[in-house]
Amino acid sequence: MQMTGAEIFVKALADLGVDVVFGYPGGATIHIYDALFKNVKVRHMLCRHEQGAVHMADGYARASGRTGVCLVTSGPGATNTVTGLATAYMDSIPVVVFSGQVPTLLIGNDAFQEADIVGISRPCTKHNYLVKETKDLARIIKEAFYIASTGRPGPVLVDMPKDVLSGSARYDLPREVTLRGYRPTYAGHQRQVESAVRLMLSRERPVVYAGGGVILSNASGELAELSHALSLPVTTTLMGMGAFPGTDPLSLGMLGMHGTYAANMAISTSDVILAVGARFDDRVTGKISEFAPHAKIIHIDIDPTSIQKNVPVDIPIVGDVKDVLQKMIKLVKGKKEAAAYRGKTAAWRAQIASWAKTHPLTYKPSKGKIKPQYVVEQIHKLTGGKAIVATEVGQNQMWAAQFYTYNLPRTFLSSGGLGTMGYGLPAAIGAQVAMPGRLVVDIAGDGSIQMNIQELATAVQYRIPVKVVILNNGTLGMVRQWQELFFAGNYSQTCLPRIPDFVKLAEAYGAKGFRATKPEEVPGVLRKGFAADGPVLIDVITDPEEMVYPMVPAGAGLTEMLLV
Ligand SMILES: Cc1ncc(C[n+]2csc(CCOP(=O)(O)OP(=O)(O)O)c2C)c(N)n1
Repeated sequence: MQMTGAEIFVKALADLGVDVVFGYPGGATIHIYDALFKNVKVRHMLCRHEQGAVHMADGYARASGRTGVCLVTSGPGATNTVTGLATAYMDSIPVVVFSGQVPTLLIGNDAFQEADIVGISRPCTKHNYLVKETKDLARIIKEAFYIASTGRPGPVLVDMPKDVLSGSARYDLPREVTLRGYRPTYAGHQRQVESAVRLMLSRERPVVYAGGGVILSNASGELAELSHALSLPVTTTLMGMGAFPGTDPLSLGMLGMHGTYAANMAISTSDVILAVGARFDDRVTGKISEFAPHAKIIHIDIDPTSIQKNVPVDIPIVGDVKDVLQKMIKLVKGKKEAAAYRGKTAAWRAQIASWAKTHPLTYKPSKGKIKPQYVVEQIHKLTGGKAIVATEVGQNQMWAAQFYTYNLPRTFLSSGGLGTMGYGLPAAIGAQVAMPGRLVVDIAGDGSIQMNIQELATAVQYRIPVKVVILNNGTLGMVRQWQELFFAGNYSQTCLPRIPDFVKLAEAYGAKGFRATKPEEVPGVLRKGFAADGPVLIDVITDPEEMVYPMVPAGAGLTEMLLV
């Protein structure tokens, strides 16, 4: 049967099981919008900004494990997605962005609303396509979803000229995808896995360093099983929050720049590190030459290019984290050696426990002023640790990582790699769309929330009941913190007066607004806000002087932490 490109697009999405598309229309995609009007299977959510639309698709993907989808028009619509693409790319999130393009004949003519989005997005997508003929559209869509979600996941962009969408062809969605030159390795090499286990069992001070890859490969169960089988202490990256239960006695919390004292000391003293789905980001390693000076390193990653990229590795294992961990579990489970090993490493665990005891995550409560850490603790208490938490970027993000305990994967959504202010609210909306029954909270800064606050309108329109808690310190707190510590307190351009009135702004959008100005008001206001229907914004006036500790200064080694 002949169909228009626009109809092919909608049918292909429906056939691939896409239930929701976050988007914003325009002339180049108007045929698609007409086709969507007549289709009941694919729901379209109208956002207020294309950046918001990509972050929603990204939040949807992180919370659910399914690929997020976004549709935008050509030119400015497409360029507005770049930050969202780069955000998803850095964190390996499966997202497919479809953009409209000017008609094929006008490409290269500086036509109205023409931008070379394929060229612009190349460095921040896993792959991208310009569709040249209507007959290729269905195949390319299938490939785009395949590439986004397999191997190391990532964003894919598909640029669709207007004449391709208005032209017609036979609908032909291929069953299988075969792509020359793209064959991710899933199975870890058995002999490498055996050497890794042998190496681990020969040492006495092991640490598991777990990253977002554990969550992406749905391997949290395996990670817990292996770590319990050998009593391995586990630290996670920001992206790995929830990959290992934060309440587990073997959990050291986060490592790196704002990591726990115990995690950073353990890494620095360890004699073997099992890095699982983590990429040795500079926020984790600190000064590379001082990173884990005594340790042999085993690195499991599905992406071979991320191995040996930042640090030398003793045993590389390319493969899916889940597969490799399963193989390791098989090798150690029930073995006498494993029991002996637990005895051999007992002193090490006692050492770690004493670090955790002498230097826990903490803050100094102050009378009268609301401490942001206290707010996060109260959110944790009130939600029983069961919420999906999205964050913005800055101090709010670090406190959300430090003072809320995550026990399950896909419950902490944060822009780790790119550090995108304005990520949290749209990501929270996307997560709530994917997980309608869950409580979704965006822990925000007053600076970041103002970057995509227009998406409150989207939340109100579709009755998405996200709860935003603004840790309102009246400053760009994280930058101010660096100015305080390293620039003699010259607070250049980091003071944001506490405007707008967020409660009124929430109300203007049709959401509910609440405010707390004193510590004793915090629990009640949070309870009221979380219990209220629909989207809610809770403005908490916090102490602007508060800083995130521990802190490893940029360029310093992990043991050179500044403490509270
Ligand atoms: C889009 C973007 N612009 C600038 C920055 C640099 N930056 C990192 S943290 C930060 C301050 C964030 O302030 P706020 O949202 O109020 O959060 P706080 O640190 O006070 O919790 C800035 C400006 C960024 N990460 N992203």
